[in-house]
Amino acid sequence: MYKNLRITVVIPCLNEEQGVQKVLAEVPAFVDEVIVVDNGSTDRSAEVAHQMGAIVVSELSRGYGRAYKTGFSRATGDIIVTLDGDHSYPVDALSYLLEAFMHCRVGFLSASRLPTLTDDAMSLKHKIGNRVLSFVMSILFLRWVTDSQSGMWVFRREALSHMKLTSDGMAFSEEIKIEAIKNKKIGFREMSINYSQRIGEKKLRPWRDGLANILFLFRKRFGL
Ligand SMILES: Nc1nc2c(ncn2[C@@H]2O[C@H](COP(=O)(O)OP(=O)(O)O)[C@@H](O)[C@H]2O)c(=O)[nH]1
Ligand SMILES: [Mg+2]
Repeated sequence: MYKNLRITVVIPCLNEEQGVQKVLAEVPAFVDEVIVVDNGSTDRSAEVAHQMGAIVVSELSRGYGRAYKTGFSRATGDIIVTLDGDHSYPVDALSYLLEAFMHCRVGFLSASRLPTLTDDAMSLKHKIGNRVLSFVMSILFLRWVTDSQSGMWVFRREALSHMKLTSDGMAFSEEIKIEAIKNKKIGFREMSINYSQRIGEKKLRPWRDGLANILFLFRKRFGL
């Protein structure tokens, strides 16, 4: 519990046995429930997550968005916090983000990686890609967003009932922010966090996912 609110952490996980162990070891004691959504990892991710006390949910259909939707449907907390299983997002910033979330009085807070990014945390290609995607989303949805691809969010679970989440892939990250931005009942903010180099192999395919995410933005904006 954090200030009388039940906290659920949801982590999508595809072959992250080293990263997920480190992430779970650092989850603060006030977190009530940790859900790791395993997408058929072929390494020991599921076993490690289970041993570390997480609820392991197995989702057989692949996809980052698919994994999140399944994880959210199992969450029972008042507040959901998300992060990757690769130890790139700061687990130790959870209380800072929850304080900011309550202070801002919004329904959805996104942790932004780009304003304080160090050189070693992200390749130049990814930095450019993330900035282009964030810029296109800002123009299309008339709201300045510094990091449309961030995977660390804090939101009221109840906000999900006001969202229409269609993406099963990497575009889920931008879609959930768009849904929060569009819905005045939810309210959207960003806060800076320190992002670091991931542990293990990247699952993102930069060109393919980047292009798919751009096309998704146009389809979502113009209802195609
Ligand atoms: N469950 C699940 N997790 C995925 C899938 N693809 C990626 N992930 C996880 O989602 C997170 C984000 O992927 P990552 O490669 O770190 O992408 P990036 O952070 O955008 O560069 C990581 O924790 C991955 O293990 C998937 O198809 N299913
Ligand atoms: Mg990652």
